Amino acid sequence: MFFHCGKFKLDLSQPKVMGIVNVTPDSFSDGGRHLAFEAAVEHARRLIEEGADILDIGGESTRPGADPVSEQQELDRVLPVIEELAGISIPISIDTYKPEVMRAALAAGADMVNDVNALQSEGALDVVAKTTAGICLMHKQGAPQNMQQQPHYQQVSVEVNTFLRERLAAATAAGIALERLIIDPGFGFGKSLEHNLALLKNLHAFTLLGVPVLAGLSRKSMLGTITGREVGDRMAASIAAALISVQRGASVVRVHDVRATVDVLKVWRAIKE
Ligand code: 7PJ
Repeated sequence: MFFHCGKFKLDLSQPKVMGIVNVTPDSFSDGGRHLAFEAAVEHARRLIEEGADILDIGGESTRPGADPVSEQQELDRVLPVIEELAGISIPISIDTYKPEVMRAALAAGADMVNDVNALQSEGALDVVAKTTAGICLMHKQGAPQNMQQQPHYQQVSVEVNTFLRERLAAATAAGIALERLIIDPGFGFGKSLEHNLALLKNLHAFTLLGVPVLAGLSRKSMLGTITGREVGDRMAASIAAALISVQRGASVVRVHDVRATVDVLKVWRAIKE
């Protein structure tokens, strides 16, 4: 199966590693914007060296409890990084749910849109339909500000599956070819530990929707709950989760620890039938 992603056609007969690049100046003291730019570009180049197949660049944290940032702030963060990296040998994904950020990022050289809102924002379908960008449609329940307060499902896998099927239908109806689409159950986005585990166990069911599956579990709080480890100490748990995802049919894993994930997948491939 090939994933059409802007200038690229990714061969998903081998699982791919998407490396996370955050451009969020919050963690830097005064004058943070330039520092965040430098740090993000340096980090991106390191992830490419480590074997990343895609870079996912985001300027707004969608972690539980995170505050939204304005469109202008997000543009100011991500555009210089995309412009600087444009022309690298792997696809650049823009992690955003804002149509104007999608449009500007794709014009600046991004090849893919990773949308935690599954193109439900007003105008988002139109913006991407006019392009050749690859698109990740992710499921979430609620908004990042409150989604972990009381997630509720009758049958989480069935409901997430139905949602993603509907969003795939909306995307294809807007003129987006199936080859450009990938789906993601959205681990941690309005899900309890039990919901997340049920989704991971049943990940294979999502591949039956006919498009590749992306899984993002890296450093997430469910891994903290299982292991008792703080966010900076979840690499082993994250790699285990990435390997399980791939074994259950994921074609792309979204990770912080690219080098270690690449090694683990090499070992898995060595014994794959
Ligand atoms: C995901 C994401 C994910 C996709 C984030 C974090 C939270 N995009 N963006 N899937 N998670 N497609 O990395 O902890 O799971 S932000």
